[in-house]
Amino acid sequence: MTEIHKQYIDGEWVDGEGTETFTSYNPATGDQLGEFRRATESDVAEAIAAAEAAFPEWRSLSRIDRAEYLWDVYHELRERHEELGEIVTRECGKEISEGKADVTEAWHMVEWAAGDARHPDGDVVPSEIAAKDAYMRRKPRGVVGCITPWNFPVAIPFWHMAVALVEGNTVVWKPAEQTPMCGQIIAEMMVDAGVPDGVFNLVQGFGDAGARIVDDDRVDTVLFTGSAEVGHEVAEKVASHSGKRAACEMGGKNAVVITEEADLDIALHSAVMSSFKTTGQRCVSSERLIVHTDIYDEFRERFVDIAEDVAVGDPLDENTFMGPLIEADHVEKVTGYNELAREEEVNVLVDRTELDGSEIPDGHEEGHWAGPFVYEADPDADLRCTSEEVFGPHVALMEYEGGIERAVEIHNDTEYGLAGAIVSEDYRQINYYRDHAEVGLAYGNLPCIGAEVQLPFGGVKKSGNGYPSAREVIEAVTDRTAWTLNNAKEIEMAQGLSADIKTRDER
Ligand code: UN1
Repeated sequence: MTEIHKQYIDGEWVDGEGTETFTSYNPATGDQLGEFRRATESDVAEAIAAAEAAFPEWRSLSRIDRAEYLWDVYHELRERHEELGEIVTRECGKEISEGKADVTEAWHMVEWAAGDARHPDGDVVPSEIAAKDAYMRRKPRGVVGCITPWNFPVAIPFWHMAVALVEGNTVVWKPAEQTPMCGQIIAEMMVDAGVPDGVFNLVQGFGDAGARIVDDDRVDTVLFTGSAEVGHEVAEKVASHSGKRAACEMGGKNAVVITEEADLDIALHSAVMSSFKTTGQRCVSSERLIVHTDIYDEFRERFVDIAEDVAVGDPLDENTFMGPLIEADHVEKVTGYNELAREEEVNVLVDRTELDGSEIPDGHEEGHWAGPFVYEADPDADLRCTSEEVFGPHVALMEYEGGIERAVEIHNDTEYGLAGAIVSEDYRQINYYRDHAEVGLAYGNLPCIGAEVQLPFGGVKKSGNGYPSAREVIEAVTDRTAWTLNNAKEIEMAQGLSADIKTRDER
């Protein structure tokens, strides 16, 4: 009989009250990877209760002691790099170098959070009064609910959880329903590391389980990375609970600007990586390439050649550039947007929506395939295909005339503001872009993917209200307290406020 994986609540592997199960599939082959019990709302409530009960003891440990547990996880991530990288690739379909990079990014985040435990965790602040000591100190908020996406199934959970735990919070985590096996393995690592009962809890489920995390008053902070649609709902719901906080990192309609004197090799490399890496399924992927008219024709020709040739196929094969899409519904969504682009009368240059049968390797017929779709669009036209996030290898070339101001105007003509890049040899144009691009992550002469954990990560406009990476997560999972101590025998007040208590007699 196949094993049915469980929830991890209060230090125990439990079935939970639900009887329903769900399956994890390899998106490249359709093979089943595992069977999971689907958490119900009351399982989630139980996990929250466990996290709440474990909080007082966990927060009473020193930051350094809490980090010790995470160092064990760090070593396990490193030791099992190859094996875990393959599991990531099997479960979410990213090509193998990306599967491994996901694990690397995870240990980078753990390293950052656990290493930070020995660094200052507040500020010493001056006071107007010589005898007063003034500080900013942090307190953990309590229970942190983490809702993470499938496309970085190991890295993003650690973006959320590593800092939350080191800062003294307890965690209830719901991984994406597409990547529960990665969730299971991370939970096993927490168990191996001896994380105390109730401090870390795993619930495997769908949107209803996530909604319970968002709705429950005992959850103090929600960290969410995923679609804008769900993220805005999360932010709205959380705002209606007083004192609750949400940090949401969502999608984008990101762009790469390529100016007239750009190095064309760098421009092409940046454009291909930005648009097609992870089969376009990164929140930072680019779906718009804004190219100066002087080099437009040459860029278009060379970009089209690469898009026609780029290797789509078995993600475990090191010579593959693009793996499958995550699931059948997503193929339908991406295909729908490709069709929509045609209906919106753009000029289609490459259409590999349906791969040529010979491209699909044996044993991969059940995979969720869709290759590059490239088209030309007028930057002034009001089109849905160039405005809405597709989350796939669907990319528009947009030709511009004039200076960098015009390119940035097109770049910023979106409701989103997550990531973007400029390719240029002119530092004035680069600096203009740096200062005016409405994004949280901007790159020069690079792709617009590839953030590192020690940098802020997150967007502006519709792309998010939080920065779920390293230092910025600290803000989401702690409260700052102003702590002031008087060392004198009398009370003296700031701002010249009188501290004399005046009595009726003295008047
Ligand atoms: C995401 O796409 O959801 O910057 C996160 C990058 C990665 C993180 C992407 N380090 O591409």
